[in-house]
Amino acid sequence: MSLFFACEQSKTEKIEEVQNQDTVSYHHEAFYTDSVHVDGSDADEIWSKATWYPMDQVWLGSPMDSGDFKGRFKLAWNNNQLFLLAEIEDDTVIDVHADKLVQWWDDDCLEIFVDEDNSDENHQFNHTAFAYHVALSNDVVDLGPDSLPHFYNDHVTTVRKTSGKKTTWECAIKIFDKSFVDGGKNMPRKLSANEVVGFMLAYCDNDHSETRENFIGSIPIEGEEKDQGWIKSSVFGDLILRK
Ligand SMILES: [Ca+2]
Ligand SMILES: [Ca+2]
Ligand SMILES: [Ca+2]
Ligand SMILES: [Ca+2]
Repeated sequence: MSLFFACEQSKTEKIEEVQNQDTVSYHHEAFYTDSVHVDGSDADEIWSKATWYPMDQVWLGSPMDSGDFKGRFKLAWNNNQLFLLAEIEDDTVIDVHADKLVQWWDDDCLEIFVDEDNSDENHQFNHTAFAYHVALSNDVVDLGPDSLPHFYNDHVTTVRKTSGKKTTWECAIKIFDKSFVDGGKNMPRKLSANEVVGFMLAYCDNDHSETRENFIGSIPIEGEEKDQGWIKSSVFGDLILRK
């Protein structure tokens, strides 16, 4: 999510540029577990077995100094949800904008990108995919079809534990398809083994500024413009659900 709202013309040009770029594919695996206790602790058995994946792609901002940010995560699933354990080391954990629906991407937050059918579409103002911004307050924000931000707190259950510079986020993510209607009655869909879900993870790092200083993701994105995930799901990686 970026500061494109100020200029309609540049926003349109940006979207077209993003849509025309080639993309890469990148694979993660999640292994089955009956359940995860979402409490911010990694004590669940699945977390001792799951693979760490790095968040090491600096999509926005200057090259980062040692100590500014380090991030990694693990994934698991059951028939009802994806589970995420993210471990972030950030020198300053800060919430600059008190209003949760104003520049929510410019506060320290985790950004979870999910496309349930890996359909590689423009999802900016629709629900063919989601870009869940998980704030330090655990509020979950994405754009709706009305082009406005909405809370999707019931999609992502999350517990954050911060101790000094280290933050652990444990999340359970329900999976909704494009039939999701804001304000309507919606049922998350079931997951099954061997399906491929579009997924990537990122962190918006603000330490002392009006806007975030860096945006760091888990997937390499080709081309000059790296901030594409909030617009198009074709840059997401492939997440394979293993049993
Ligand atoms: Ca746990
Ligand atoms: Ca930082
Ligand atoms: Ca989709
Ligand atoms: Ca920070």
